[in-house]
Amino acid sequence: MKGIVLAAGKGERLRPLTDDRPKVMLKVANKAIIDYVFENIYPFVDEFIVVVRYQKEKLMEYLGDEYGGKPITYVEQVEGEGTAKAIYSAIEYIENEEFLAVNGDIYFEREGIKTLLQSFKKSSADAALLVKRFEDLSHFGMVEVEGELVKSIREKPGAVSGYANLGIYLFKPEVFEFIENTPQSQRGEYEITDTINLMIKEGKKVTYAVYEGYWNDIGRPWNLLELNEYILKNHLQHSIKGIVEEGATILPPVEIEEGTVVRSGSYIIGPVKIGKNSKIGPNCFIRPYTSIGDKCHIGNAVEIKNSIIMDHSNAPHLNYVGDSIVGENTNLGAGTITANLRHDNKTIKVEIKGKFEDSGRRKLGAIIGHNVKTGINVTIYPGRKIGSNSFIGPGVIVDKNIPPNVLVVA
Ligand code: TTP
Repeated sequence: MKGIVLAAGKGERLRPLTDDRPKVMLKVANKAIIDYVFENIYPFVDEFIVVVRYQKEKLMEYLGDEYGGKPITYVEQVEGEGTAKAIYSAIEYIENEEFLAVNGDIYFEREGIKTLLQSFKKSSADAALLVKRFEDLSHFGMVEVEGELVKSIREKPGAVSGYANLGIYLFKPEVFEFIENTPQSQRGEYEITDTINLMIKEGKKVTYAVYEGYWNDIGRPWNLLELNEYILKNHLQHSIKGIVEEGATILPPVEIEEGTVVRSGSYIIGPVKIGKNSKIGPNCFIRPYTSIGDKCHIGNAVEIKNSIIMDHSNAPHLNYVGDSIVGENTNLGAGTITANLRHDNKTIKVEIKGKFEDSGRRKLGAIIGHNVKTGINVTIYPGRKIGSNSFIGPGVIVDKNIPPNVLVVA
């Protein structure tokens, strides 16, 4: 069976982290989101078809032409927006067999695909999708069911409970005819959920399988922190491959990869993951649910908690980084501090595509892009974003979002 992985989206809600790369390449717990997708569909497919468009060269270079000995074929989504158009792009690679189609920006576990295939096999349905029960479907598509069959999928029905559509589908090649007849949605996209509704209207049978495991749709920056926490809490093995100097304290589970040195006086409380060739300490404090990538430098008198620090980034002197995401190749000047809590204790709102969205989190720090430099004593307010390639001069108080490629001085 072939597995189509949809990875052509622009990831606008994840700016500035997607300023220069597809969102599926963002690393959570030091591994790209798409690698988790590949890992979990691997046993069920014999070929991966990846639908690309935005920043496609970067993704193709990153993934290469095979994964675990199984070939990867790339197709470009040339025409139109939306998941239906993305799936349609792969038409010439699908022959008579059924195939799996999976959003490339979600996290799920293998069990989900197994249950989906089992439900499909024992049914006589024409398509199948995976669902999970949520108490609040405000952000999801709601799958209405009757017995073994799906009745309809309704986009974002509000704060009601029910089954959410997880973005994991099994189709037969006949789906392409229905995609051809799918109208554009109100937001100007061709949505696979509309295609499924059309199939049902025309008498096709669509079944579903209920998934009980963890799932996350990486749409907004704080979803990365949620997923990071989940992976570190549930999938981290204590393993020290680097060098830990005498006088450093490591409370398991902590994973430290080859070439990393943890200097004396550092205090690390797991779950924490640190990549290869990083320099940690002396005298820093790394608290639970922190992922630090390869070739990073976390220096003296630095405290980091519940954060993602991507490869080649530094917090070298006197920094506090809490509930934050720091992109690749970014340097925080001495004394750069992220604030992660409002004094009125309200949940933190973040501007996403021009509108303020409530993250639902009482604690959320900064979202800093790639190749950013901050000067000494920069203060960043909760939930603020700094665009990639920007330079924030000494003493600046970042109380508004900063676009990419700018110089900001106090
Ligand atoms: P979305 O998260 O709906 O879209 P996006 O990735 O462009 O992000 P944003 O809305 O923040 O700009 O996409 C869901 C999945 O479908 C994701 O894996 C990307 C993929 N996709 C495509 O492959 N082609 C498309 O045209 C769209 C809209 C999405």
